[in-house]
Amino acid sequence: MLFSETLITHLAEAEEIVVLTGAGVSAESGVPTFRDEGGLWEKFSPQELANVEAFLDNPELVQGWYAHRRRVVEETEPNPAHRALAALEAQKQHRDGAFLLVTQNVDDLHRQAGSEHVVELHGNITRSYCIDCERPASAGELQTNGEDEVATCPGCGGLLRPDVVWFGEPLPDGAMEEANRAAARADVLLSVGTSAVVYPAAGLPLTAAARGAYVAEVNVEPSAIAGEVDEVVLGKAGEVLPALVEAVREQARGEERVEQNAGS
Ligand code: BV8
Repeated sequence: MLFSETLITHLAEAEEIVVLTGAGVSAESGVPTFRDEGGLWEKFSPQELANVEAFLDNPELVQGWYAHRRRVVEETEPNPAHRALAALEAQKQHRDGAFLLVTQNVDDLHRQAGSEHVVELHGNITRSYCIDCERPASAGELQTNGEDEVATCPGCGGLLRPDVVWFGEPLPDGAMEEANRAAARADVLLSVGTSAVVYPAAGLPLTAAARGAYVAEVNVEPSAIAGEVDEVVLGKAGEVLPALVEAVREQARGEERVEQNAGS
C-alpha cells in the first residue's frame, strides 16, 4: 500500500482539509518543474529570470521565457492528480467539510480540473499586466513581431509582465493569511509535489503540524520538510492521489453504511 490506513482515516474523518501543491502535481501534465532533471531552473537560475531586476534588465528575455511557458501551459491538460484533488474537494463539500487547495503553481490547471476553493500563492501565468499603469494585458497585446521587441502597454507604453509573484515580491494580498488560517484549523494537510524550499509557501505544512494537524507529503522523493511531516508517501501524484481519494471515498461509504444500520 502506498499510504497508511491512518492517512485514509484522517482524511475520511477530517472536518477541515488543506492541500498545498507544487510543480510536481503538474509534472504528469507535461509542465516542467523547477528543480528536476530538465526543470526550468536547470537552464536559468531564478535570479536570472523570476525577479523584477532581471526583468527590467532584460525584458525581452524574461517576456520570451514566460511566452514559452504560457505556450506549454496552453497545450497541457489537468492530469489525474488535479482531478483527484477536485474530487476530494467535492467529497468533503458533500459531507459539509471545509477544503482549501493552496497552490504555488501558476499554470491554472487546478481551476481547469474543477477545483473551486483555490488560493494561488504565486499568481497565474495566464494573466499579464502593465508594470506602470497596471492595466491587464490581452493575449494579443503580448505578441511581439521579433526576438528583440518587447511587449508594451497600448495605453501608456509601459512594459507588460506576467501576473506571477517574483522572488523578493510580496504574495498577493491576503493569500498567505487565508492559507495560514486554514492550516491552523486543518485536521489534515497534504503537501503534494513540492520541494518545499520556497517561503513563505513551504512554511504552511509546518504551521499545520504545529497546530496538531496530521501532515502527509506525496512526492517522488522526500522534500526539504520530509523530516517534519507525519507521513511521506513516495510515488507519483497522478498515481497516488486517485488511489488515496478512492480509498477515502470507500471508507466514508463504509461509515455511512454503519450509521444507517445503527439508525435502522
Ligand atoms: C517573499 C512564480 C517577502 C514565478 C515562484 C532565505 C530563506 C527563506 C526564504 C528566503 C530566503 N531568501 C529569500 C527568501 C525569500 C524567497 C525564497 O523563498 N527564496 C528561496 C529560493 C530560498 N521567497 C520570496 O521571495 C517570496 N516572497 O518572501 O516576499 C516580501 C514581503 C513584503 C515585501 C517584499 C517582499 C516569493 C517567492 C515566489 C517566487 N515565485 N513562482 C514563476 O513561476 O515564474 S517560485 C516557484 O518555485 C514556484 O512557484 C514554487 O514556489 C517554487 C518551486 O517549488 P516547487 O513547486 O516545489 O517545484 P520544484 O521543481 O522545486 O519541486 C518539484 C517537486 O515535485 C520535487 O520535490 C519533485 O520531487 C516533485 N515531483 C516531480 N514529479 C512529481 C513530483 N511529485 C509528485 N509526483 C510527480 N509526478
